[in-house]
Amino acid sequence: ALPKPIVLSTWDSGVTANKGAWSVLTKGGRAIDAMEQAGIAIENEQSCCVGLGGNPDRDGHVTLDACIMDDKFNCGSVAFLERIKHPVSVARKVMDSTPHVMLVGEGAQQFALANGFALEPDVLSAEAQKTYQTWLKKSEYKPIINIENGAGSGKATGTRKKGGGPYVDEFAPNYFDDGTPNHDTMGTVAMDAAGNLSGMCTTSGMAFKMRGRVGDSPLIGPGLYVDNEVGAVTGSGQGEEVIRMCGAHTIIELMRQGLSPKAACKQAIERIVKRDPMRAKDFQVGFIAISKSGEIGAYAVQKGFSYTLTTPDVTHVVYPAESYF
Ligand code: SD4
Repeated sequence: ALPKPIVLSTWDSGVTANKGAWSVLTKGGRAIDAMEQAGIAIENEQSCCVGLGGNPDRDGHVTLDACIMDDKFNCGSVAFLERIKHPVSVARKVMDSTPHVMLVGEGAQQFALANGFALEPDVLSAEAQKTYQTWLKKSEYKPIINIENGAGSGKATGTRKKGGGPYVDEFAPNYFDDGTPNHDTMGTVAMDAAGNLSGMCTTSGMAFKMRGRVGDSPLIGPGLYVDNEVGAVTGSGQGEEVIRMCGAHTIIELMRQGLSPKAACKQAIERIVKRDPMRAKDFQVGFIAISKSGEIGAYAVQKGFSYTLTTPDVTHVVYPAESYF
């Protein structure tokens, strides 16, 4: 088992999320509070796939999905949320102060505004504007596998230092040449010093999706699941494929039956591929999991998935994660 606390995030941009989480965990804070900070940290960074800088839907609007879950099955979620900077915090607010689990669209925005969140301008980031203009020429919806990997420079970033707290010690393929990070959906799970588990997931969803489309990321069950007796699981990739197999919850149940986090992630991925192995060549799904005993695991459909692990000893970017193809 790994030494506690443990934070595990999707992709190498998980370095940012883990840093956010670590600021809470290192002070003996709760995993649930660390998860909100992980979400905030990544939503603050301009990227293709998380927060207001993300790629828009096919009508040109950025719509955000996020959810969060603690060690007592408390959970909150927002989907199809527009013009709010921190969907993860709105999800937390839904969890903490409403009788509901999920708010969507206009109602979610109304709730956010009533709770002091600011209404941000309805504009695309310069990068998203460029990508959208190019996309409009063909207007063809086609999921891109590991969207950020193609843009990566392949150069390692960050420096290695001992003594706890996040640092990057491996190949970080997903940073642009100028050093700015490029992200996919951020899913983070953690175990705090007390041994309690929590998780969160935040995304702008698949680029150029139909207006109103919601993926797995804000869904408690497919995109994120935490059972404090068993483990915590989240993932990234083609949401429709994850929803069909109820990805994260399936992995929790496999772990409950005794599978290791990696074996459970692998079996869920195999189930996703088996449905249509030919089609599976064209999409990516990657899962990450922590078990109650402090083991971690990950597995993906395609090569190119990566994840970031932070413990008191090390922040370790693992690339590529093991995969089916
Ligand atoms: C979605 N799961 O909206 C998200 C997208 C994603 O890496 O994870 N991209 O389906």
